[in-house]
Amino acid sequence: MAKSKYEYVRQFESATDYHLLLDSYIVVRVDGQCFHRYAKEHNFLKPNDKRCLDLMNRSALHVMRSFYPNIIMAYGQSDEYSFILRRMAQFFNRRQNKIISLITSTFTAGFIYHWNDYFSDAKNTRLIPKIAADGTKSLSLTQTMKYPPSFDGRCILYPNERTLMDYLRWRQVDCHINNLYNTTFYALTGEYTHYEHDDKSDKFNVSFPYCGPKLLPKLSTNEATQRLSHTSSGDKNEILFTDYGINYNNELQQFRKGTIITLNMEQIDRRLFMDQKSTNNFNAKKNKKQKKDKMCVEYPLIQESSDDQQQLFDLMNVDIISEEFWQKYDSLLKLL
Ligand SMILES: Nc1nc2c(ncn2[C@@H]2O[C@H](COP(=O)(O)OP(=O)(O)OP(=O)(O)O)[C@@H](O)[C@H]2O)c(=O)[nH]1
Ligand SMILES: [Mg+2]
Repeated sequence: MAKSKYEYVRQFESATDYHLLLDSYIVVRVDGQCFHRYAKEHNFLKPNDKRCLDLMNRSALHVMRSFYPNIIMAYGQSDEYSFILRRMAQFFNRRQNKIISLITSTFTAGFIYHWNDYFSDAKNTRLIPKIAADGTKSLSLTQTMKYPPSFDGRCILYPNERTLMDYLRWRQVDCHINNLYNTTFYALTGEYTHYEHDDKSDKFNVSFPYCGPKLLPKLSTNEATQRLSHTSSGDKNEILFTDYGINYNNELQQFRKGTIITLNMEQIDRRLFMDQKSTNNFNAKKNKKQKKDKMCVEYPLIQESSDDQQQLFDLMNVDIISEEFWQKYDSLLKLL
Protein backbone atom coordinates (compact mmCIF):
# COMPACT_ATOMS: atom_id res chain seq x y z
CA MET A 1 0.00 0.00 0.00
CA ALA A 2 1.31 3.44 -0.94
CA LYS A 3 2.25 5.61 1.98
CA SER A 4 0.53 8.96 2.33
CA LYS A 5 2.53 12.12 2.77
CA TYR A 6 1.22 12.29 6.34
CA GLU A 7 2.77 8.99 7.27
CA TYR A 8 5.78 10.70 8.82
CA VAL A 9 3.77 11.76 11.92
CA ARG A 10 3.75 8.12 13.06
CA GLN A 11 7.40 8.62 14.06
CA PHE A 12 6.26 11.03 16.75
CA GLU A 13 4.45 8.19 18.50
CA SER A 14 7.69 6.44 19.26
CA ALA A 15 8.80 9.39 21.39
CA THR A 16 6.19 8.49 24.03
CA ASP A 17 6.01 4.76 23.49
CA TYR A 18 7.90 3.80 26.63
CA HIS A 19 8.98 0.22 27.16
CA LEU A 20 9.12 -0.71 30.82
CA LEU A 21 12.37 -1.93 32.31
CA LEU A 22 13.03 -5.63 31.85
CA ASP A 23 13.45 -7.98 34.77
CA SER A 24 11.38 -5.93 37.22
CA TYR A 25 7.89 -6.31 38.66
CA ILE A 26 5.28 -4.13 37.00
CA VAL A 27 2.42 -3.12 39.29
CA VAL A 28 -0.62 -1.49 37.73
CA ARG A 29 -2.99 0.12 40.22
CA VAL A 30 -6.45 1.21 39.14
CA ASP A 31 -8.37 3.57 41.42
CA GLY A 32 -11.95 4.83 41.27
CA GLN A 33 -12.10 8.43 40.19
CA CYS A 34 -13.98 10.67 42.62
CA PHE A 35 -15.43 7.50 44.12
CA HIS A 36 -16.68 9.24 47.26
CA ARG A 37 -19.25 10.93 45.00
CA TYR A 38 -19.97 7.72 43.12
CA ALA A 39 -20.59 5.97 46.45
CA LYS A 40 -22.91 8.76 47.59
CA GLU A 41 -24.90 8.87 44.34
CA HIS A 42 -25.39 5.11 44.42
CA ASN A 43 -26.32 4.92 48.10
CA PHE A 44 -23.39 2.68 48.98
CA LEU A 45 -23.61 1.22 52.46
CA LYS A 46 -21.11 2.60 54.97
CA PRO A 47 -18.35 2.07 55.69
CA ASN A 48 -18.31 -0.98 53.41
CA ASP A 49 -20.70 -1.94 50.68
CA LYS A 50 -20.13 -5.63 50.07
CA ARG A 51 -21.94 -5.40 46.73
CA CYS A 52 -19.32 -2.97 45.49
CA LEU A 53 -16.33 -4.80 46.98
CA ASP A 54 -17.51 -8.10 45.46
CA LEU A 55 -18.01 -6.34 42.13
CA MET A 56 -14.46 -4.96 42.34
CA ASN A 57 -13.22 -8.54 42.89
CA ARG A 58 -15.25 -9.75 39.93
CA SER A 59 -13.81 -7.00 37.73
CA ALA A 60 -10.28 -7.92 38.84
CA LEU A 61 -10.90 -11.56 37.92
CA HIS A 62 -12.07 -10.40 34.52
CA VAL A 63 -8.73 -8.60 34.05
CA MET A 64 -6.69 -11.58 35.24
CA ARG A 65 -8.56 -14.02 33.01
CA SER A 66 -8.32 -11.70 30.03
CA PHE A 67 -4.55 -11.38 30.29
CA TYR A 68 -3.71 -14.79 31.67
CA PRO A 69 -0.95 -15.84 32.36
CA ASN A 70 0.71 -12.43 32.64
CA ILE A 71 -1.02 -11.42 35.87
CA ILE A 72 -1.12 -14.09 38.55
CA MET A 73 -1.53 -11.94 41.63
CA ALA A 74 -3.65 -8.92 42.58
CA TYR A 75 -4.69 -7.07 45.71
CA GLY A 76 -7.77 -4.91 46.16
CA GLN A 77 -9.40 -2.75 48.83
CA SER A 78 -11.86 0.14 48.79
CA ASP A 79 -11.97 1.61 45.25
CA GLU A 80 -8.55 0.34 44.16
CA TYR A 81 -6.99 -2.80 42.72
CA SER A 82 -3.28 -3.53 42.18
CA PHE A 83 -2.26 -6.03 39.51
CA ILE A 84 1.17 -7.63 39.66
CA LEU A 85 2.69 -8.57 36.32
CA ARG A 86 5.26 -11.31 36.25
CA ARG A 87 8.82 -10.07 36.38
CA MET A 88 9.73 -11.53 33.01
CA ALA A 89 6.35 -10.92 31.35
CA GLN A 90 6.64 -9.86 27.75
CA PHE A 91 3.10 -8.54 27.90
CA PHE A 92 2.65 -6.26 24.87
CA ASN A 93 6.39 -5.99 24.71
CA ARG A 94 6.20 -4.14 28.06
CA ARG A 95 4.77 -1.05 26.38
CA GLN A 96 3.62 1.22 29.18
CA ASN A 97 0.77 2.90 27.30
CA LYS A 98 -0.72 -0.42 26.18
CA ILE A 99 -0.39 -2.04 29.61
CA ILE A 100 -1.94 0.75 31.68
CA SER A 101 -4.73 1.56 29.25
CA LEU A 102 -5.73 -2.07 28.63
CA ILE A 103 -5.79 -3.10 32.27
CA THR A 104 -7.70 0.02 33.31
CA SER A 105 -10.29 -0.17 30.54
CA THR A 106 -10.79 -3.93 30.96
CA PHE A 107 -11.35 -3.42 34.70
CA THR A 108 -13.82 -0.58 34.11
CA ALA A 109 -15.70 -2.57 31.47
CA GLY A 110 -15.94 -5.53 33.87
CA PHE A 111 -17.30 -3.25 36.62
CA ILE A 112 -20.08 -1.96 34.39
CA TYR A 113 -20.83 -5.32 32.75
CA HIS A 114 -21.26 -7.17 36.05
CA TRP A 115 -23.01 -4.40 38.02
CA ASN A 116 -26.43 -6.06 37.94
CA ASP A 117 -25.08 -9.35 39.27
CA TYR A 118 -24.26 -7.60 42.53
CA PHE A 119 -26.64 -4.64 42.77
CA SER A 120 -29.89 -6.55 42.41
CA ASP A 121 -31.94 -8.30 45.10
CA ALA A 122 -32.97 -10.93 42.57
CA LYS A 123 -29.44 -11.81 41.45
CA ASN A 124 -27.37 -11.21 44.56
CA THR A 125 -28.93 -13.79 46.82
CA ARG A 126 -25.96 -14.06 49.17
CA LEU A 127 -26.87 -10.81 50.95
CA ILE A 128 -29.95 -10.99 53.13
CA PRO A 129 -31.31 -7.62 54.28
CA LYS A 130 -32.33 -7.63 57.91
CA ILE A 131 -36.01 -8.15 58.48
CA ALA A 132 -37.39 -5.30 60.58
CA ALA A 133 -39.54 -5.90 63.69
CA ASP A 134 -42.73 -5.19 61.72
CA GLY A 135 -41.81 -7.93 59.27
CA THR A 136 -40.92 -5.63 56.35
CA LYS A 137 -37.48 -5.61 54.78
CA SER A 138 -35.60 -2.56 56.01
CA LEU A 139 -33.33 -2.42 53.01
CA SER A 140 -33.44 -3.18 49.31
CA LEU A 141 -30.16 -4.10 47.73
CA THR A 142 -31.28 -3.23 44.21
CA GLN A 143 -29.58 -0.13 42.86
CA THR A 144 -29.50 0.97 39.23
CA MET A 145 -26.34 2.49 37.84
CA LYS A 146 -26.90 6.22 37.50
CA TYR A 147 -23.76 6.99 35.55
CA PRO A 148 -20.72 4.97 34.48
CA PRO A 149 -17.70 5.03 36.78
CA SER A 150 -14.16 5.95 35.75
CA PHE A 151 -10.95 4.46 37.08
CA ASP A 152 -7.51 5.96 36.72
CA GLY A 153 -4.48 3.73 36.20
CA ARG A 154 -0.79 4.06 36.96
CA CYS A 155 2.15 1.75 36.82
CA ILE A 156 5.04 1.35 39.20
CA LEU A 157 8.18 -0.75 38.80
CA TYR A 158 9.60 -2.70 41.72
CA PRO A 159 13.13 -4.02 41.41
CA ASN A 160 12.96 -7.02 43.74
CA GLU A 161 10.77 -9.27 45.88
CA ARG A 162 11.30 -7.23 49.03
CA THR A 163 10.03 -3.96 47.52
CA LEU A 164 7.12 -5.75 45.85
CA MET A 165 6.11 -7.42 49.12
CA ASP A 166 6.44 -4.11 50.97
CA TYR A 167 4.25 -2.42 48.35
CA LEU A 168 1.49 -4.95 49.01
CA ARG A 169 1.98 -4.64 52.77
CA TRP A 170 1.67 -0.85 52.41
CA ARG A 171 -1.69 -1.19 50.66
CA GLN A 172 -2.95 -3.60 53.35
CA VAL A 173 -1.84 -1.31 56.19
CA ASP A 174 -3.70 1.50 54.39
CA CYS A 175 -6.79 -0.71 54.25
CA HIS A 176 -6.58 -1.43 57.98
CA ILE A 177 -6.07 2.20 59.04
CA ASN A 178 -8.89 3.54 56.83
CA ASN A 179 -11.28 0.76 57.70
CA LEU A 180 -10.87 1.11 61.46
CA TYR A 181 -11.33 4.87 61.18
CA ASN A 182 -14.37 4.60 58.89
CA THR A 183 -16.02 1.88 60.98
CA THR A 184 -15.76 4.02 64.13
CA PHE A 185 -16.75 7.18 62.28
CA TYR A 186 -19.95 5.69 60.87
CA ALA A 187 -20.81 4.04 64.18
CA LEU A 188 -20.69 7.53 65.73
CA THR A 189 -22.89 9.05 63.00
CA GLY A 190 -25.37 6.16 63.18
CA GLU A 191 -24.73 5.11 59.56
CA TYR A 192 -22.73 1.96 60.20
CA THR A 193 -23.85 -1.24 58.42
CA HIS A 194 -23.34 -4.57 60.13
CA TYR A 195 -22.73 -7.81 58.23
CA GLU A 196 -22.95 -11.21 59.82
CA HIS A 197 -21.87 -14.35 58.04
CA ASP A 198 -24.17 -17.33 58.45
CA ASP A 199 -21.90 -20.38 58.26
CA LYS A 200 -24.76 -22.75 57.51
CA SER A 201 -26.16 -20.98 54.46
CA ASP A 202 -22.91 -19.17 53.56
CA LYS A 203 -24.96 -15.98 53.28
CA PHE A 204 -24.59 -12.58 54.90
CA ASN A 205 -27.21 -10.92 57.07
CA VAL A 206 -27.07 -7.17 56.49
CA SER A 207 -28.29 -4.84 59.24
CA PHE A 208 -28.80 -1.18 58.50
CA PRO A 209 -29.08 1.00 60.41
CA TYR A 210 -27.23 -0.88 63.12
CA CYS A 211 -28.04 0.28 66.63
CA GLY A 212 -25.67 -0.43 69.50
CA PRO A 213 -27.02 -1.53 72.90
CA LYS A 214 -26.88 1.98 74.36
CA LEU A 215 -28.88 3.84 71.67
CA LEU A 216 -26.46 6.75 71.80
CA PRO A 217 -27.34 10.02 70.02
CA LYS A 218 -26.04 10.26 66.45
CA LEU A 219 -23.15 12.66 65.98
CA SER A 220 -22.90 15.04 63.04
CA THR A 221 -20.00 14.63 60.58
CA ASN A 222 -18.11 17.46 62.28
CA GLU A 223 -18.74 16.10 65.77
CA ALA A 224 -17.58 12.62 64.74
CA THR A 225 -14.42 14.07 63.15
CA GLN A 226 -13.73 16.00 66.35
CA ARG A 227 -14.39 12.95 68.51
CA LEU A 228 -11.88 10.89 66.52
CA SER A 229 -9.11 13.46 66.27
CA HIS A 230 -5.96 12.36 68.10
CA THR A 231 -7.38 8.93 68.94
CA SER A 232 -5.19 5.84 68.73
CA SER A 233 -6.31 2.57 67.16
CA GLY A 234 -6.81 1.24 70.72
CA ASP A 235 -9.15 4.17 71.46
CA LYS A 236 -11.20 3.44 68.34
CA ASN A 237 -11.48 -0.26 69.22
CA GLU A 238 -12.62 0.79 72.68
CA ILE A 239 -15.29 3.21 71.40
CA LEU A 240 -16.63 0.53 69.06
CA PHE A 241 -16.76 -2.14 71.72
CA THR A 242 -17.91 -0.18 74.75
CA ASP A 243 -20.35 2.24 73.14
CA TYR A 244 -21.64 0.23 70.19
CA GLY A 245 -21.04 -3.41 71.12
CA ILE A 246 -18.96 -3.89 67.97
CA ASN A 247 -15.89 -6.10 68.26
CA TYR A 248 -13.71 -4.82 65.43
CA ASN A 249 -11.99 -8.19 65.15
CA ASN A 250 -15.33 -9.72 64.21
CA GLU A 251 -15.80 -7.39 61.24
CA LEU A 252 -15.55 -9.29 57.95
CA GLN A 253 -11.96 -10.12 57.02
CA GLN A 254 -12.76 -8.83 53.54
CA PHE A 255 -13.22 -5.34 55.03
CA ARG A 256 -10.26 -5.48 57.41
CA LYS A 257 -7.72 -7.14 55.12
CA GLY A 258 -8.86 -6.47 51.55
CA THR A 259 -8.77 -9.24 48.94
CA ILE A 260 -5.77 -11.10 47.54
CA ILE A 261 -6.23 -13.00 44.31
CA THR A 262 -3.60 -15.53 43.31
CA LEU A 263 -3.30 -18.32 40.85
CA ASN A 264 -4.27 -21.41 42.82
CA MET A 265 -1.57 -23.71 44.19
CA GLU A 266 -2.20 -26.51 41.72
CA GLN A 267 -1.86 -24.11 38.80
CA ILE A 268 1.25 -22.54 40.32
CA ASP A 269 2.99 -25.92 40.45
CA ARG A 270 1.83 -26.75 36.95
CA ARG A 271 3.11 -23.50 35.51
CA LEU A 272 6.43 -23.68 37.38
CA PHE A 273 6.95 -27.06 35.73
CA MET A 274 5.96 -25.73 32.31
CA ASP A 275 8.13 -22.65 32.62
CA GLN A 276 11.10 -24.78 33.55
CA LYS A 277 10.50 -26.83 30.44
CA SER A 278 10.13 -23.78 28.24
CA THR A 279 13.24 -22.19 29.75
CA ASN A 280 15.18 -25.38 29.02
CA ASN A 281 13.88 -25.45 25.46
CA PHE A 282 14.67 -21.80 25.02
CA ASN A 283 18.21 -22.26 26.36
CA ALA A 284 18.71 -25.27 24.13
CA LYS A 285 17.59 -23.29 21.08
CA LYS A 286 19.69 -20.32 22.12
CA ASN A 287 22.81 -22.44 22.47
CA LYS A 288 22.17 -24.05 19.13
CA LYS A 289 21.74 -20.83 17.25
CA GLN A 290 24.19 -18.85 19.38
CA LYS A 291 21.54 -16.14 19.80
CA LYS A 292 22.42 -13.52 22.36
CA ASP A 293 19.79 -10.94 21.71
CA LYS A 294 16.76 -12.26 23.56
CA MET A 295 16.53 -11.23 27.22
CA CYS A 296 13.19 -12.68 28.30
CA VAL A 297 11.60 -16.06 28.38
CA GLU A 298 8.33 -15.98 26.52
CA TYR A 299 5.65 -17.78 28.45
CA PRO A 300 3.67 -20.22 26.35
CA LEU A 301 0.07 -19.09 26.27
CA ILE A 302 -2.16 -22.08 26.84
CA GLN A 303 -5.61 -21.78 25.40
CA GLU A 304 -7.97 -22.78 28.16
CA SER A 305 -11.73 -22.96 28.09
CA SER A 306 -13.63 -20.43 30.18
CA ASP A 307 -14.73 -23.27 32.47
CA ASP A 308 -11.10 -24.12 33.24
CA GLN A 309 -10.39 -20.46 33.83
CA GLN A 310 -13.04 -20.30 36.57
CA GLN A 311 -10.81 -22.64 38.56
CA LEU A 312 -7.56 -20.79 38.00
CA PHE A 313 -7.67 -18.26 40.81
CA ASP A 314 -8.20 -18.21 44.58
CA LEU A 315 -9.62 -15.24 46.46
CA MET A 316 -8.39 -14.75 50.02
CA ASN A 317 -8.91 -12.24 52.81
CA VAL A 318 -5.77 -12.90 54.81
CA ASP A 319 -2.85 -11.09 56.39
CA ILE A 320 -0.06 -10.35 53.91
CA ILE A 321 1.96 -8.21 56.29
CA SER A 322 3.49 -11.04 58.30
CA GLU A 323 6.02 -13.47 56.85
CA GLU A 324 3.61 -16.39 57.18
CA PHE A 325 1.72 -15.66 53.96
CA TRP A 326 4.90 -15.22 51.94
CA GLN A 327 6.40 -18.41 53.32
CA LYS A 328 3.25 -20.30 52.43
CA TYR A 329 3.19 -18.77 48.97
CA ASP A 330 6.88 -19.14 48.29
CA SER A 331 6.14 -20.95 45.04
CA LEU A 332 3.96 -18.03 43.89
CA LEU A 333 6.91 -15.70 44.39
CA LYS A 334 9.06 -18.08 42.36
CA LEU A 335 6.55 -17.99 39.55
CA LEU A 336 6.27 -14.20 39.70
N1 LIG B 1 -19.85 4.14 51.31
C1 LIG B 1 -18.82 3.53 50.71
N2 LIG B 1 -17.86 4.28 50.14
C2 LIG B 1 -16.82 3.65 49.56
C3 LIG B 1 -16.70 2.24 49.53
N3 LIG B 1 -15.56 1.93 48.89
C4 LIG B 1 -14.97 3.09 48.53
N4 LIG B 1 -15.73 4.14 48.93
C5 LIG B 1 -15.46 5.58 48.73
O1 LIG B 1 -14.36 5.69 47.87
C6 LIG B 1 -13.37 6.54 48.44
C7 LIG B 1 -12.01 6.07 47.99
O2 LIG B 1 -11.02 6.92 48.39
P1 LIG B 1 -10.16 7.80 47.40
O3 LIG B 1 -9.77 7.00 46.21
O4 LIG B 1 -9.06 8.37 48.22
O5 LIG B 1 -11.15 8.97 47.02
P2 LIG B 1 -11.83 9.38 45.64
O6 LIG B 1 -13.08 10.12 45.97
O7 LIG B 1 -12.00 8.18 44.78
O8 LIG B 1 -10.82 10.41 45.01
P3 LIG B 1 -9.75 10.20 43.80
O9 LIG B 1 -9.32 8.76 43.84
O10 LIG B 1 -8.63 11.12 44.14
O11 LIG B 1 -10.46 10.58 42.55
C8 LIG B 1 -13.60 6.43 49.94
O12 LIG B 1 -13.16 7.57 50.60
C9 LIG B 1 -15.10 6.27 50.03
O13 LIG B 1 -15.71 7.55 50.01
C10 LIG B 1 -17.74 1.47 50.14
O14 LIG B 1 -17.74 0.23 50.16
N5 LIG B 1 -18.77 2.16 50.72
MG1 LIG C 1 -10.38 6.90 44.26
